[in-house]
Amino acid sequence: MSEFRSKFLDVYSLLKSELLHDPAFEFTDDSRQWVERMLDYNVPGGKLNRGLSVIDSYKLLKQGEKLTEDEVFLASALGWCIEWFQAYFLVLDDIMDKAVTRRGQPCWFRVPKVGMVAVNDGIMLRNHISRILKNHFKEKPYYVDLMELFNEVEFQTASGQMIDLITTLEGEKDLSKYSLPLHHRIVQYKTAYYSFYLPVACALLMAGENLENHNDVKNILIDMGTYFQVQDDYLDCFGLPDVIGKVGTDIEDFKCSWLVVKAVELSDEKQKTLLHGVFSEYERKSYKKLLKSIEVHPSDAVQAVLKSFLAKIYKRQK
Ligand code: GPP
Ligand code: MG
Ligand code: MG
Ligand code: MG
Repeated sequence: MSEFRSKFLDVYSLLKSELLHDPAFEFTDDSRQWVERMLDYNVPGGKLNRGLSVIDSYKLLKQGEKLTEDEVFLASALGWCIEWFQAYFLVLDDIMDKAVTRRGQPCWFRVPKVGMVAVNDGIMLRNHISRILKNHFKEKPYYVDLMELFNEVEFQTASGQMIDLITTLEGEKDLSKYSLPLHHRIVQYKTAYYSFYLPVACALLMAGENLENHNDVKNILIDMGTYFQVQDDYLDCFGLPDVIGKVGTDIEDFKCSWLVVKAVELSDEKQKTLLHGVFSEYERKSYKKLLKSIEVHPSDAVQAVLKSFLAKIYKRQK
């Protein structure tokens, strides 16, 4: 568990309070209460891996130097921007996927009186990120790079979500359209950029690095994110709802999920037991391949960042 967890949680309260007193909007009691309830319901309740990994990665990049209070705060604020990003995506994704539960509670749009207000709440969550960045990073030399990073990753994620959704329209009619390269494209865009590349890219920017010099790091993180989404697909069917906090809907939704892709590939032998064995094999091979590609990276600090990511997800149950 991250040594920064409790500090990280304190930063949430501070950021929330700033947003609830944003001078650009005249809050009424009702509107302030709505935003507060919406944030508490959707932002902090996950595993917080993405957010915490910004601070953990930044520390590893600093190679053991003790971080100042200010550095911990800024890295936490960036971590929360990613958690806000995730909340924004999930609120909208659950509507699109007709999902029922998320993080052990009903999806936000299923809460009484929320309904399609959740669409606007999603837009609010996205706007909060820009406001947090403006409040805390406007004077930093890497401010423009940060904004551009979030914009680029948002575009990649929305594009991945688009192929996920339009592929499903075709797949409903003909499952044989589903293939591994198609699946790979979907998950790379809809999950890997924002879940894996974004936290490390934030830490690199804070450390004064130019992202253009770190394409190798990006590629490894994208591969890791792909593996992570294959796990998500697997857990959608075989994970325990109490453990993963959601009830899978991929099969009902005809999603181009890794399981279906593999079942199609292996044609008639499509029993769960067989798929289970295929997944274990995939898990083992991915781990070995990722480790090998990390170990050729010239920087020990970067290797440490990437290995700590891999350790967090290998054989995860949720
Ligand atoms: C997760 O896929 C994908 C996202 C959260 C990206 C959503 C992007 C938008 C632009 C809304 P998933 O549906 O497999 O996730 P889960 O299983 O958690 O519902
Ligand atoms: Mg989805
Ligand atoms: Mg979903
Ligand atoms: Mg899923």
